[in-house]
Amino acid sequence: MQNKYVFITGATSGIGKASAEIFHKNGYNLVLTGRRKERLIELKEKLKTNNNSSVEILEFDVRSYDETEKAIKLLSIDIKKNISILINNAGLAVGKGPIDTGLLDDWNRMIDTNIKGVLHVSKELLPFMKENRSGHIINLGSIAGKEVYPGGNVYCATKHAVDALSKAMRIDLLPYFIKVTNIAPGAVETEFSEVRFKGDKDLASKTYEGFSPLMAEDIAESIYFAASRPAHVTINDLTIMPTAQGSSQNLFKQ
Ligand code: NDP
Ligand code: 8X3
Repeated sequence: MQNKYVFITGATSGIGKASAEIFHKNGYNLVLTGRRKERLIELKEKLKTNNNSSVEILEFDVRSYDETEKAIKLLSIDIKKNISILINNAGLAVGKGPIDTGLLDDWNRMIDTNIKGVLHVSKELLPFMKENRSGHIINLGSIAGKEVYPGGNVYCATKHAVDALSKAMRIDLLPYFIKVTNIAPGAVETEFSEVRFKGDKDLASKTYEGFSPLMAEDIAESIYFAASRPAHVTINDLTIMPTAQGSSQNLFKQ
């Protein structure tokens, strides 16, 4: 993809990492971001051996606007001008329980990462897309942004916010020909549940027992599909579920 760059937040794991791999395979240059620098370096090394596309890495926390701004300033103007796709993927759930037992710190982590993170990164990159009068923002929503389920409260609220922001961005950015796609997956087996259950690997693996969950690559392929439509076509929204999952609460386990 010559000089085109894809900027991916949360590329150190799961859906973000799988997206980095598929875009790289298809010749795109990448800007990969996340907090775990050693994983970014490892992924860059792995991808470097495959083809000649460029891979830049930026270590920052999307919760902090200052960190986001400083990190993106490190990119050359030439790269920033050539970012044609932004994948706002960094996100997490922390805890799962009734609202009255929720912890303030968990709520802040989810709200600051899932909502403010999308805003912080988009704010920094939008001026370049506007100038180009083209671009594509792909936000990772969730089935939790379409429905709510017991114990999902604040996580569901943040993903409903992402859903709303995707719709709002699409309208506001119409004059600049910038596409906005909301991706809403059901259960995907990544590090998501390990993070949600605060490192409890047993509880995390139970989430995916008895059915075939989506894999990160399934979502990365859908993201790539949305990103590779012709200029006049926008995929607004994709809800992607494991075949065994009818809704957030309806899982057919065997
Ligand atoms: P993972 O836990 O495997 O990956 C999450 C990524 O987000 C990591 O790369 C992590 O990087 C990054 N991240 C988290 N917090 C921050 C932060 N404060 N600053 C920068 N990066 C951060 O989960 P998934 O791949 O499953 O999740 C990706 C997205 O998909 C999320 O938005 C999630 O809500 C959404 N989603 C996931 C589903 C699932 O079932 N797995 C279903 C529906 C949506 P690092 O820790 O290095 O910073
Ligand atoms: C992750 C999917 O159903 O655990 O967004 O909320 S779910």
